[in-house]
Amino acid sequence: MTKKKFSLSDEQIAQFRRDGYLGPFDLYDAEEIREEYKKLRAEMFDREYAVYDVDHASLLAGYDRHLDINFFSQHIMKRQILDKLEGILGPDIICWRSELFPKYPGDEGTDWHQADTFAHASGAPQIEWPSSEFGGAVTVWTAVTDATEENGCLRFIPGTQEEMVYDESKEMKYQPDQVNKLEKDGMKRGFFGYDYRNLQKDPDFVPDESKAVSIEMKAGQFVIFWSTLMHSSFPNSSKNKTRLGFTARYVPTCVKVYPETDTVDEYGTVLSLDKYGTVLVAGEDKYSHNRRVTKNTRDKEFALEE
Ligand SMILES: O=C(O)CCC(=O)C(=O)O
Repeated sequence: MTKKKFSLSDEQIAQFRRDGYLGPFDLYDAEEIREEYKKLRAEMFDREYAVYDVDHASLLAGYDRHLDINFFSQHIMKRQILDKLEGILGPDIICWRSELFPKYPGDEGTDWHQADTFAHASGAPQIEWPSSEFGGAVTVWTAVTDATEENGCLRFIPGTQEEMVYDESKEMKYQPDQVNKLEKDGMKRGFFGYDYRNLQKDPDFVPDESKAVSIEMKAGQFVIFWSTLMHSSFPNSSKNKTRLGFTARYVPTCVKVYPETDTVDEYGTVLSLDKYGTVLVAGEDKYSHNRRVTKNTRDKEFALEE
């Protein structure tokens, strides 16, 4: 494949295959993202153009805001990201999901988990690769604020992306009142109202935290990782430092997204996919498996950005 301005080097691709992640990389400068964050705080609450009809307090309110908030619509099209993804996923790529992950002071950490089909909360696979081989999505997690060990940065266990220790087809009950109070190893952790340990293939499995790395990031940086990499985040133990992450999830065009369903049923809420579409971010779509949108709900085209 021809190298582009922001392509990964062969060494970086080899490193990604070995460790399951790469970065952080710089994207926005400090002043730019600080100003943007001020605007985003208001835009996140404004659901007039959002594609899902949920209250802003719902856990699903952070889903797919690249389909209505112009900044995120541009963000998922950044060459600094896409040139790198081509080295991993090939030339034809869609963005199928984004999620906002705010962590406010006092919030629990996100528990250790891996996502392959993303059936974990919905019970049904949300993405399906053409063969039953190992799948997952490439996740680009961007720090909208600084993310530190104190306010909840990500943690990875390198090299764990090729073997799923969780069975996402197992049942996991939505019990926000119980599981948000879990204390593990002296740390407040949970999985947005679920106990991810219910999905373990081996009930006695314990992630080897001695191998975990902390991904501290400056606002405006991004990190790339396989969704199948064992990942978690620290609780926000700061007094007043909100941590905000924006995740965009990418797969090649051969992957089926939300196969045979018109709804997403997660976290105690059912969303209609009526206004949903994948976004072709690079190359072409020879498969036409998936609903697709070319503009966001404010009529802004998804166009390549530098
Ligand atoms: O930001 C977090 O705490 C969790 C992020 C995550 O699990 C993801 O981006 O897949």
